[in-house]
Amino acid sequence: MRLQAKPLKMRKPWGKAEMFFRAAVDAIKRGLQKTAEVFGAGFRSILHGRTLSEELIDEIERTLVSADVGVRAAREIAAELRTEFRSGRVPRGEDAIEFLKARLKARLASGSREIAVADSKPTVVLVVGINGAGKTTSVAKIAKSLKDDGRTVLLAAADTFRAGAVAQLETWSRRLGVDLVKGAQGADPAAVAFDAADAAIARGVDVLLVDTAGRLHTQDNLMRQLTKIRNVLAKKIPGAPHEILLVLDATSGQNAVLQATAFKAACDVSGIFLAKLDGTAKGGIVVAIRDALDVPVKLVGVGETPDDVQPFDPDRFVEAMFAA
Ligand SMILES: Nc1nc2c(ncn2[C@@H]2O[C@H](COP(=O)(O)OP(=O)(O)OP(=O)(O)O)[C@@H](O)[C@H]2O)c(=O)[nH]1
Ligand SMILES: [Mg+2]
Repeated sequence: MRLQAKPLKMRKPWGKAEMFFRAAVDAIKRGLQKTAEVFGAGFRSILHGRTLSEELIDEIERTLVSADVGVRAAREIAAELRTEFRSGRVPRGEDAIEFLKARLKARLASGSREIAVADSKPTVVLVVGINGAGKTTSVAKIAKSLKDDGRTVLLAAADTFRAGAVAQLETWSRRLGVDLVKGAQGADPAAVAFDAADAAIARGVDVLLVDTAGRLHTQDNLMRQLTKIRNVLAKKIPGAPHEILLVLDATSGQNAVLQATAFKAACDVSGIFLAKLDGTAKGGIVVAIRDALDVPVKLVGVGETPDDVQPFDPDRFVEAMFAA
């Protein structure tokens, strides 16, 4: 249940200047290099200067599947294209590229991508996901963006499970100059969340970011622990957590879709932070996730530094997928 959540209106939304914004666009292009090889370069090589045909549409469908778009979405998009082709509205290969871009943008556009914010502070963001997905790094990225935007942030190191997890977040807290609440290794993470919520209220911070231990979506007891953390936060702060962000590793392919479905069932995920979109990620996974469940991708990670984060923008994203 999400209560009292309304869109967060950033004074300077996730970027300070033209320069930063341009750098972000470049980052996403670099990040989607692999995807662009399949999408942009791939589609151009099969479609450029060609007349569209039924065979080419079959090939487009296969290419969409190989870019992780998902079998269902690929089939639907191909069927729509076939209809347009048969009616004579999409005769050339180039037209098919424009059609694909438009369809992908439309599929990704639905749902609010704003980060929810509480009516009164603090806003609480709970960050969840499987081991190594990129949770802690993503917490650092969000913390930096918020701090750069003039907001006060408190970190909660609620991963008391993995050795070194607290130290990792502590390093970020020092580097970024934001406060941290922690418990001892092996402590109850819900107790850390409890203390952190108290501290966030007492210190009057704008946003409390709660990092959690990695867990497999198949580990029932650990999934229940998440529910406990969520309930503790909800008890202390009305409407908390206002945002439950699931961090997914974009390089994990269709497995990310399974994780998203399971986490959504267990803890009411309100948004996805898609990490590791750089490297060998196949960007089509965004379409498959959108297809499988009604949870928007809100933020994307495109590198390992705290600046490598940006809001997910379907138009820019699809253009980057097709970039040369
Ligand atoms: N290239 C790239 N690497 C990333 C990104 N986000 C995180 N990483 C890297 O992924 C690795 C795991 O990141 P963590 O933030 O520790 O992941 P985690 O989910 O907190 O891991 P656990 O706490 O062990 O479950 C680290 O080496 C990060 O630098 C990203 O957007 N791009
Ligand atoms: Mg971690």
